[in-house]
Amino acid sequence: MVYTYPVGGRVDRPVERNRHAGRLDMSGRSRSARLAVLVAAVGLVTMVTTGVTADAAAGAPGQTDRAAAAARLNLLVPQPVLVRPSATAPYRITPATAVWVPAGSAEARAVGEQLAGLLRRSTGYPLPVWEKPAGSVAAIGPGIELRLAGLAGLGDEGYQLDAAPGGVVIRAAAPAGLFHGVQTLRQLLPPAAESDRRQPGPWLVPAGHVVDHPRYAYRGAMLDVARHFFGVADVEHYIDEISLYKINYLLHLSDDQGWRIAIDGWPRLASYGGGTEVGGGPGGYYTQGQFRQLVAYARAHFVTIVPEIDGPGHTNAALASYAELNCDGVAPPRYTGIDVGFSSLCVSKPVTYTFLRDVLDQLARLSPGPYLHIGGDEAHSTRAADYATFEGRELPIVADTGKAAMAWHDIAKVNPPTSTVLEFWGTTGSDQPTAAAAARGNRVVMAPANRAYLDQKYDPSTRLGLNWAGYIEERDAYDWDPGSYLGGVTGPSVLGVEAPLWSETLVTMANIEYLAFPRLPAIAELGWSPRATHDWNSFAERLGAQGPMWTVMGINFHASPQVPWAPGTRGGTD
Ligand code: NGO
Repeated sequence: MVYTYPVGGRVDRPVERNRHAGRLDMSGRSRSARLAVLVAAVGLVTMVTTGVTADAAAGAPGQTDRAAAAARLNLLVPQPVLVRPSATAPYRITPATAVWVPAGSAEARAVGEQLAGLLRRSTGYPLPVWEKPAGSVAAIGPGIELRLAGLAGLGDEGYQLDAAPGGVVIRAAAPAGLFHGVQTLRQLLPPAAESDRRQPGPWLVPAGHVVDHPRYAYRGAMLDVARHFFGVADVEHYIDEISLYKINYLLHLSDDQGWRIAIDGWPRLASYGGGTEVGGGPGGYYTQGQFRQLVAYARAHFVTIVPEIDGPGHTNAALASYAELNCDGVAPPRYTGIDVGFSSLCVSKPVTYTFLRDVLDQLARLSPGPYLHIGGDEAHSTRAADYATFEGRELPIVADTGKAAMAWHDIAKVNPPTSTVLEFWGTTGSDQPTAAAAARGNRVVMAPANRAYLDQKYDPSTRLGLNWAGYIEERDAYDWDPGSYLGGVTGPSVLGVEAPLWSETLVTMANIEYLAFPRLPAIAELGWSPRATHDWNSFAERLGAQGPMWTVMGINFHASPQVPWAPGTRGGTD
């Protein structure tokens, strides 16, 4: 099987992280020299598809490697819709493997570049990214092919993955599906593929067929950068980690302890309100340029940033920054403790709504996603009538920006328009106002605090985290159904799930990881996998198989005693 491609077709540029010295870098070559290299590459690829060169070059994989590869097909998290192993030999990534992407889609190409960049580090192979011209057809490979193709019923996020001795093909209707398929492919490879240093291999992808699409459209991993500030690099790192599990929404941007985004016209919000955090540390904030960088990084990982500006409560940082936002005209001191429910914007003052409009307009312009999160929780210092007035004025401001509002389910009691998405964070299976809102047509994201809150301790010995909602070990995080947890909120009323990570006790990336892993993948699976696949024993075994990969990736995770961790797993510390 031989492909054709345009002469002078684009070849990927070296990526920063690539340490491979002898890679196929075609920049700076003449057109004929490029052609010669491409022809040579086709020769190699052809030999690979006949299965000769690679094994001869690198030593044939043994039975153990093949058996381990075959096993990996049944150890995926989240569990795909359909997995069908094939009896044929695995596909082997070799020095001749190329990543093929469809011509004309920059997004699909970027997904291919990400995959190649990741695998170059561990394999040391050149892994060029080549565009396949529209119209060329082939059943499988050669190499790893990302193909944009309509697939009935899989939606934009779904994909189909086929691996055979000749290659791997991931098909999807949209680049998001290709990205998710690539995340699956990463788990099909040996854990060492995630290493940032060259490893011996062999790099086997088990032969088989995977068909996959999400149960829910919304699979969130809220990160609180307000209680403790986390800079762009940390948030990007977290995006890397959550997107591996097909999470697609993120972010909480303001709270009593810190305002984390620069707003034109209101400079003290960030410069003063952002200047501290829980415990009195220096805090910090994102410039709008940095926020754009985060949005773009998230987008490249098919994660949508949903900025949350909480109100009318959880606003001490704003109130401390501008005296006029307070009813008595006096700015309170900044706050570095962890109490909640003591602050309120001044509902009766017009300036409050000028402020909100300025903030929400700017955030709407900075955030391409469909939602603005406006908090609305724990407004214990706002009288009920004032709360209703406040939300009655804020919700139309959100609508004016062209976005849909998202808010904690506390807002259900003021009958928000049906476009408002409610985020349920209660700890029981009944909440009358939320059920009534669902009956009217509001959709709900399920984040019950006693199941989905990543900031709760695993058990009494966990140093990090809070425990007001109880202890949440792995099985507690996994063993519930977002589709039936809350009375009156079932079927299409459920938009998805979220795993909030509040940061009162979190200072470092290692702290974040310790509470997020392994519970985040549990919530991710609830959001992605069909309900029919729900099974604790199966999940625990598949999760245990992630351990060696997290160890290679350097993730500081909690090695839950409930999980049979695979050999090669080294848990972290809190
Ligand atoms: C609550 C509160 C947050 C806290 C969190 C701690 C909601 C929606 N409001 O959840 O401000 O950080 O608990 O677990």
